[in-house]
Amino acid sequence: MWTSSTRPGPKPGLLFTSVVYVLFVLLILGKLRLLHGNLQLPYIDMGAMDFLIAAGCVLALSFWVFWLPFRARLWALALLDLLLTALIFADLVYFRYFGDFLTVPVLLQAGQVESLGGSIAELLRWRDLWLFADWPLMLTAALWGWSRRRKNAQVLSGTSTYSFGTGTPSSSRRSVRFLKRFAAGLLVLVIGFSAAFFPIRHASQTWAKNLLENNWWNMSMYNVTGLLGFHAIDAYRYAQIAIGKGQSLPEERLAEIRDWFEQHRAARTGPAELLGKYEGSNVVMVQGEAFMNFFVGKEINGQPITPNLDALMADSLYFDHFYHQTGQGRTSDADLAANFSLHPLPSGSVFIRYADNEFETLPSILKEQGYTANVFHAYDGSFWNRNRMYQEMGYDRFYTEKDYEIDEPLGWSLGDRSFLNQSVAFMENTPEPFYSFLITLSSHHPYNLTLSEQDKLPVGEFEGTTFGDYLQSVHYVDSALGDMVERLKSDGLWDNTIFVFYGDHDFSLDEREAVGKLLGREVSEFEYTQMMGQVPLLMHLPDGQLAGTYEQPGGQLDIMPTLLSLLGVDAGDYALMGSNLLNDAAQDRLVVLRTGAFTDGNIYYEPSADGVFENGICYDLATGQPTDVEQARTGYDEAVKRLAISDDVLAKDLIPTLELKP
Ligand code: GP9
Ligand code: MN
Repeated sequence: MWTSSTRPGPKPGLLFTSVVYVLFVLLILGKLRLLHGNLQLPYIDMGAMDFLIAAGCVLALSFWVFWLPFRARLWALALLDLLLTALIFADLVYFRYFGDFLTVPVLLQAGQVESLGGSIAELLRWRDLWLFADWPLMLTAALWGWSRRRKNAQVLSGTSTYSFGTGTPSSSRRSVRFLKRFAAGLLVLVIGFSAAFFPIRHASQTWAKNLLENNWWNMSMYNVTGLLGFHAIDAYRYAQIAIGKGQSLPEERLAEIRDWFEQHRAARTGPAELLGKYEGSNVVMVQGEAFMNFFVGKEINGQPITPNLDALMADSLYFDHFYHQTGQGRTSDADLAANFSLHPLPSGSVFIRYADNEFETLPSILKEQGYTANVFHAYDGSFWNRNRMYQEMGYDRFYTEKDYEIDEPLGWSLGDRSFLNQSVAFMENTPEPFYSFLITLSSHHPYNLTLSEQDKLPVGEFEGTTFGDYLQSVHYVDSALGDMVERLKSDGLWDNTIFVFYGDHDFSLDEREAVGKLLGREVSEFEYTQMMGQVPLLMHLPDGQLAGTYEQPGGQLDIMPTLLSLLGVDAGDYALMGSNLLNDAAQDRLVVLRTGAFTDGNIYYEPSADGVFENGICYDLATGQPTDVEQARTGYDEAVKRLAISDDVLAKDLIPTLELKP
């Protein structure tokens, strides 16, 4: 007969586990909500769908605990709670500093985390303790479960006063119990996976198209996937790229790539008489947001739109058939083109996808020459993964919005006038020679800046339209650039500085009619395509030499070889895809765009959407009319070759392998 002192307690089974499990899921959801509240991300809410996805992720991560024996089950839950809490906490602290989440590459190359260094203590808040408030509870549950089970085990094995009579439970009862546990775990996995996967897939097919490839900011990924989904996708992406890199190229392909770089050595080096002509000069390079070429040197209602650039042109090199070569990585692609001389990817941004490659960049090469290299952008440092990328690129310092006094709020951030002015102030205290790369922001879409009366441009019929706003914004940027040049002159830096300005990409507007009105003539569709493709490039040399308008085509990839050679570093020795812009006009002027479009200065080839060469259009640049497509055949083959080489260099991390130095 049973007595209360000898009877084993009710066997703690599935029901008990389920209760603790639900508690565990709720606790993790609560912590994710707590983290979200701390991030204070404008426009990003944590709604019902986000909770569903988060719960799905927790389930998919922890379903296997049901397959464990009871004692291990509670311990596993406690351990999972511990690990997930640690992850959430680490993300929270990292976010407070970098405005970003931890990723696999960041964790593997701890430099960025290390740079938190002494400031970690300042990133902690007392309220963060809430994240750990459940640990005693989970630990108690695990300990209690352990002791319960031990008691039962003792009873069952006869070390207690109770004897089971017929012995241990029959093996069939054990298998039924195991099957139940197995089914429960499987069910949790299916529910969890469905709750997370289907909403994310739906988003990536609708409002967050190509989520995996086009991700420009980890926060935008987080907005769709939540924190756990973000980490899962980040790990998947890392593995995918690592596997791709691990599969080495056949020797013949590698030889083909090396040959291409060897054959183009002279095109990169440029004219011998200019090699090293400006050795030791500073370089100040400004990349202008959405700054196109069609309005440069033009007037509206009798007023010049870009009076400062117009004035600067008098003693600068102005390239007026200069193409941006960007893809989906927009601003980051222009940065890549100018500072790495590589083509962007067919999808996504190199800054996000290949940040842990080994590169030779304009800042890293100049640093080897004794330069100080700094980069300036008054915005969130995590955008386009810049915090990480700029460290990899070898910059000494990245000045982000945190380094600026926001004394002229405008558009997305600090107005360019103050941004450029404060940046020059930083440069005045930088050891020479220096390379400074600056990225402006005021002329970013949607262009509707609240400008002071003196900064306004009377845009007449375009008043109140987006096109009018755009003209206003670039006029303001021009004026900010003018002030910057004045300051560089008055502080004595100008005469020892190569000053470069170029636009990053087009303005993402379809405004053919308005552009026609501005120019006072009809603009053909082809001409408009050209305008959308072209940005200005201005280069002022310290002695004002070589000034003039250069009509031969060029592109952003050509900036780096040109600058390196002027500074006395033979660009031929590096795996750069661009050419020297100062080559004589007949030599290798092929400018290849990511779409597969290209120009050699005589023709412009526009590929067709189906990718069939013959279906593309070849324009004669002299007439602007379509001509025999066969004229584009050789250029097309070379364009395709170049894009494939650049893609391989990135996907297989080839820069350290190529070794072009004699
Ligand atoms: C923000 C800026 C965004 O840092 O780079 O520009 P975008 O890439 O959208 O043109
Ligand atoms: Mn941009």
